Amino acid sequence: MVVHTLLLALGANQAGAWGPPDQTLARARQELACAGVRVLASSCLYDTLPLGPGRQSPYLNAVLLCSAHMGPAALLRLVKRLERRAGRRLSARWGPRSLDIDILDFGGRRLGWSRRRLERLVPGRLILPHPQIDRRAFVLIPLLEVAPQWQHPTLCAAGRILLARLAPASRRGVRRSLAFAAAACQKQGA
Ligand code: A4P
Ligand code: MG
Repeated sequence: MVVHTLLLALGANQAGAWGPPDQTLARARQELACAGVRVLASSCLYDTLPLGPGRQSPYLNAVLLCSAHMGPAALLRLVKRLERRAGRRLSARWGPRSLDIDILDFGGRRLGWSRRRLERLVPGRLILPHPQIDRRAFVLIPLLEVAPQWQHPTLCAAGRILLARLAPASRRGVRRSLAFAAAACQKQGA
């Protein structure tokens, strides 16, 4: 069976059925592994300034480099199921959420991607690569941590070039999470 390499973005800025965002992201990783998605590398957790309407809490973001036997449609069904189980409810576009899992890249495949990619995503209709990657420092910074040589499959540019093109202010809004740093220190001291 074919093994696919993929990149998944995790984000949360609300507590849900799996607890606060740090616990939710850790649980999402476990659940993915139980469902057959092998996590090859995991970025640090990042505290990031929210992009979206109204006043929202900061997000916790991370990116996973994975491999899996399933195809893109099955993977989309899996991540949507996990979002629901983590307590995600329908909300405004870019509104607060207890778990968001985006499929950033699925083995370099191109699916439904067009220059009109700023349109709202249609539920159930997968777009690959994810249409917003190159506009988001909170995606590119953790992505480059797990895949430093990554090339955008449709823009044909290196991820580090896309990141350098973003406004410095958006890069400054992405910081390694102190919660993560504390946990790493505890592990070292143990
Ligand atoms: N869909 C199509 N392509 C994909 C893909 N590659 N990966 C469809 C995942 N889903 C994809 O997605 C709506 C529909 O898109 C899905 O049903 C799926 O069939 P959604 O995640 O349910 O909807 P949404 O989140 O309201 O919209 P959108 O455009 O996906 O938002 P994003 O891009 O997920 O952004 N600020 C910070 N700091 N950090 C964040 O993580 N996230 C968002 C949400 C806003 N602001 C943020 C963050
Ligand atoms: Mg999403």
